[in-house]
Amino acid sequence: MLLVGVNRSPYTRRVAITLKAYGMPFEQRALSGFADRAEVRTRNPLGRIPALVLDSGETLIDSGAIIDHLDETHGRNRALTPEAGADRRAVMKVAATMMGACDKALQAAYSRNHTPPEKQHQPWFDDCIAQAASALAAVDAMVNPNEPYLLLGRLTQADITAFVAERIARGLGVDTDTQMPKLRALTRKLMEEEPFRSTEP
Ligand SMILES: N[C@@H](CCC(=O)N[C@@H](CS)C(=O)NCC(=O)O)C(=O)O
Repeated sequence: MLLVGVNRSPYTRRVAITLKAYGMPFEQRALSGFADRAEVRTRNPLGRIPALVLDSGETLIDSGAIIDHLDETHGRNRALTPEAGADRRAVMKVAATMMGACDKALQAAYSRNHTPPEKQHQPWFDDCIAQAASALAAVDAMVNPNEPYLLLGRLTQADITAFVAERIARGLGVDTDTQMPKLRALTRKLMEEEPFRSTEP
């Protein structure tokens, strides 16, 4: 399999961590959604990363759809998102919250990086960051420091999505050490695990 995208992208890194957690071998083509637009569009007409090229030649796009396929291949009964019921709903809710936080953090980054200085609107940047921070604070409140993971006593997509969302928010200036200390402690712990450590950009 070929993963297309840079691990600076929280969506790409989420897929890379999942592939490693499942022990699935893959190669990676580190393309950026902006710097490598033309080549990215040959993989995904929308021009976004990640894309995953399967050994059959079929290409999947969007981290959620890619991970759904990886869960199916790995076996739904031992996937990082539980198969059904309350456990599945709980993991999917955190994952949706954290992917939304990534969306808002990136909107803030895009407004800063792709708008001429005289057209930048600080209140919009601040509002995007505040939404991302509010979502992270909600997940921080769920962390039980006596448990190794966020939910179910095992690694799930809740941890992976919280990890990538905390990372991007911190990079944009959110002081997660003081504002989300329990979540920050969890991400430090996760960094000791190979799938997280080895995907650090
Ligand atoms: N919902 C998508 C979001 C993917 C996404 O927005 N990727 C960014 C990189 S972090 C990108 O390629 N942006 C380029 C663009 O939107 O033009 C997913 O989960 O994969």
